[in-house]
Amino acid sequence: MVRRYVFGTPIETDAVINKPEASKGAAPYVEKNGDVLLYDMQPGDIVYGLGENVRGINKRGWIYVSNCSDDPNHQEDTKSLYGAHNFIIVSGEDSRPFGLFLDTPDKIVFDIGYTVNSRMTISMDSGSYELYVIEAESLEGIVKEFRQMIGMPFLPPKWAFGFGQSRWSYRTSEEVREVVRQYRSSHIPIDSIYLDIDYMERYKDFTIDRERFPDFEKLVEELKEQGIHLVPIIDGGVKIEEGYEVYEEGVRNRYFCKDENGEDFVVGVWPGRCHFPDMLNDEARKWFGGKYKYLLDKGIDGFWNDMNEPAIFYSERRLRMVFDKIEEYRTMNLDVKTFFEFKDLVASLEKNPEDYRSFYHNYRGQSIRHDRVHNLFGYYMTRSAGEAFEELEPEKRILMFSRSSYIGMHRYGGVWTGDNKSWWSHLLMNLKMLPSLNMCGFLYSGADIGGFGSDATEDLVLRWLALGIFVPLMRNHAADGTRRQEAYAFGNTEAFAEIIGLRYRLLPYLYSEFMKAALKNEMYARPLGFVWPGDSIARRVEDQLMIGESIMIAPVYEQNAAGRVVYLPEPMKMLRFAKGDVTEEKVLPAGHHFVEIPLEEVVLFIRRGHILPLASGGERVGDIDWNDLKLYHFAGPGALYELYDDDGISRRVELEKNLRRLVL
Ligand code: MIG
Repeated sequence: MVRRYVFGTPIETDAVINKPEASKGAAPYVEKNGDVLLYDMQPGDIVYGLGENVRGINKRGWIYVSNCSDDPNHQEDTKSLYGAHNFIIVSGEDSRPFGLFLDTPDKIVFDIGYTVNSRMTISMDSGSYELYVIEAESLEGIVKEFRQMIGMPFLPPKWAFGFGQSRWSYRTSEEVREVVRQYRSSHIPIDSIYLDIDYMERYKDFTIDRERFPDFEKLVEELKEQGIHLVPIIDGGVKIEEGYEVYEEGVRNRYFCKDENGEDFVVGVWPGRCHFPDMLNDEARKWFGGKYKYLLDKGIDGFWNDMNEPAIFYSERRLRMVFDKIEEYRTMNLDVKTFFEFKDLVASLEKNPEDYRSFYHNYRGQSIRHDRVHNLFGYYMTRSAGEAFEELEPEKRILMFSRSSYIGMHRYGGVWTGDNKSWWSHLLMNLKMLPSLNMCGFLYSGADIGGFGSDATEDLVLRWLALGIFVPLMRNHAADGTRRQEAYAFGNTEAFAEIIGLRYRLLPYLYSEFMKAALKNEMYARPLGFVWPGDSIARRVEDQLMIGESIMIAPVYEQNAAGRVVYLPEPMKMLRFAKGDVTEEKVLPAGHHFVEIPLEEVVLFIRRGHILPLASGGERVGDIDWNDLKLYHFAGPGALYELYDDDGISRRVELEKNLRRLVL
């Protein structure tokens, strides 16, 4: 059951598409104290949710701030990441679970036992918001109710479940061809190559640098013949440049965000001086979305939307202030105080909160200052593309994922979780974020495999891939200036080919589980506590996941480890893969086990009564033979698995029609 409470005059976010009638009176579970909601946590309570955030699957013991932020250096003490996902579930040991969704684009502070260990306080920036209280018998029931309310997730094309290689940047057509050659000649399966900002002319959205990509159209076609999709990046800011169509049209039609005097607001991002398209304005959004046609017409069928928190390097007006101030420092004796002021001055240009209070949107006929709707910008940018795709490509699924997001955006695209590092702790964080994102509707998500910033090592990338093969968005991506981390860039190329190859063997199962979860408002990746809520050990497991109905994963995330401890809530069958094939099948009793997992191997666990169909593989998604599946299982005769499959491209899908019963 869902109850909705309205406080003040909230700004409509369009997160919820099925709204229940507003309830009167006081909301249950939480005590309202001004603009703060209070809840006293019992020692056994677990708090799930909050989508993309640091720390655990259980969010207790930290403070999280919903305020979409570009933070390429995030670590354990970070409070805000790229998305704002204000949904939590409280799971008591004996009590019924409940869910809370706070719908407001404002900044929200979730203090989950940070200030006072046993106390949760949720503070809203303003008194205007909607509170949804969700009750059901089970944790999965709560997710289902919530997801029914916010609508079905975006469906990516089937090829987007293949492996993708990215780097900032592959700078020329030739470099792209070389990457593909390396993959194909090493027989490492791959389906997509990503183009980062350098394919554009001077970082202008919807342009192509013809010096470096003179034959762009031909490249797209040529790669398509090899089963490779080219996926370009689109940025949130539009470059100010005379004669650049997107800029000129935006100015002419007043599609850009304004300053308080009604002038187009100037910010510095990649291309230098830019304007932000007013993604919240219906007309501007339609216009911006229409621009993706430029690339669709060239055969492109996937995109990633970046810098849409939106990230700001500087605003024109602050830049001027800083330069003036620097003049003052020039003649000063810089002592301990003034030196640090001087040093911090330039740093204060980036992402300055004052700048986010200095421009305006025209949202549904009203002028609204950006900070009041900040958390919606990335959502509405991606919505702009999603709505355009529905019109421009009504028959075809187009791959789309975004860096910034808000709940509701999941209907238009997936997310990647922004700039992580080549750190072992970020491998584990990738695992922990996955179920939290699923709860919030983001099924198609993933992190930069191998880590974006810092230099990766061979063992890190291999271990990360061993998790990544189970993650819907499986993409290796790295920052400019870092060590090469393509799957062929290290010594043991065979091991890379085998582990990535396993993804392609698992793909019928993974795709089936993904699509069923999407169509039935369920989760693809679940914490163990969702499946065994009565098992006090399972509830606290932070480094294992259920992937679909049949398998549990327990990846290694520590360097030089020989294996790891795995907890089995019930007997399971362990499957070991070495050299791309099953080399061991063994039933293990419930309890803790130390499982040896060499660097080149992958293990997974089949749940009792369940079946794992396995294909023989392929070097691209199109190669996989869905009719030649071998059934691995921990079940008796008569057990069945319902395999979902479709053409992988049509937008309209029907669950029942596409299910095939595989019986032992
Ligand atoms: O400020 O386009 O998160 O994936 O490679 C950096 C360059 C801008 C940030 C993205 C990252 C991408 C990078 N971008």
